[in-house]
Amino acid sequence: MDKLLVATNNPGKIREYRELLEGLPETVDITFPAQEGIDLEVEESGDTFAENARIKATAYAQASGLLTLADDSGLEVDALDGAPGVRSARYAGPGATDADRYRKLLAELAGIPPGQRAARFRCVVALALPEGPTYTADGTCEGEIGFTARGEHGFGYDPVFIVEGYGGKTLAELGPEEKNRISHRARAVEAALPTLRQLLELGS
Ligand code: ITT
Repeated sequence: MDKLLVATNNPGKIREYRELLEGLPETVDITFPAQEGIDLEVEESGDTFAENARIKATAYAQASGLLTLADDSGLEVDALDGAPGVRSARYAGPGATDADRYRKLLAELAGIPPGQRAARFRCVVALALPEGPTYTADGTCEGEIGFTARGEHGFGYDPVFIVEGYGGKTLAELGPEEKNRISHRARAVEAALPTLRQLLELGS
């Protein structure tokens, strides 16, 4: 296998995967659904990030005939019993923007004081071959939800997510390189890398 389909249509994730997978040899052709002319509606019917990541990776691997990487990710807020969780993309309904979603989150947390706003991003990366089986690896990034949106980088809920250990900065205030060193997605990719290299027959 020398071609890897990264099965996401989220432009923020696409940017991050281009960088996160830069360490693979140039012989590996990294491609995305639009580039392959693949337009799939995959119903994310699972209750966990792992289930949904497997569903996406398997659907795209079967549609493309390619080794496929997909992720399911989202934000878990303790004060909301883990919401929005696997529903992070759908939190503010269909057609909502990133800003609609994080504004809804800030509104839900309006009465919650500092110190009780702990949250984490989770990402499960799934790797699938067209004929199966799938493999998953996960990563987390701990922090808390701020009171206002800050920063221009990243995507999604990054402007309201204050990263633990970074002087009160939100993920959107860290540059892409720094986010890609510490993010849930970076950690999941790092954990998946040995298996990915095996599946690409790159040796270890
Ligand atoms: P694909 O399924 O095409 O990959 P998606 O956006 O629907 O794109 P998910 O179902 O995994 O992906 O939803 C994840 C949502 O969680 C995403 O839309 C963001 O709102 C949020 N999210 C995930 N990772 C994030 C990150 O690194 N920074 C900010 N928000 C993130």
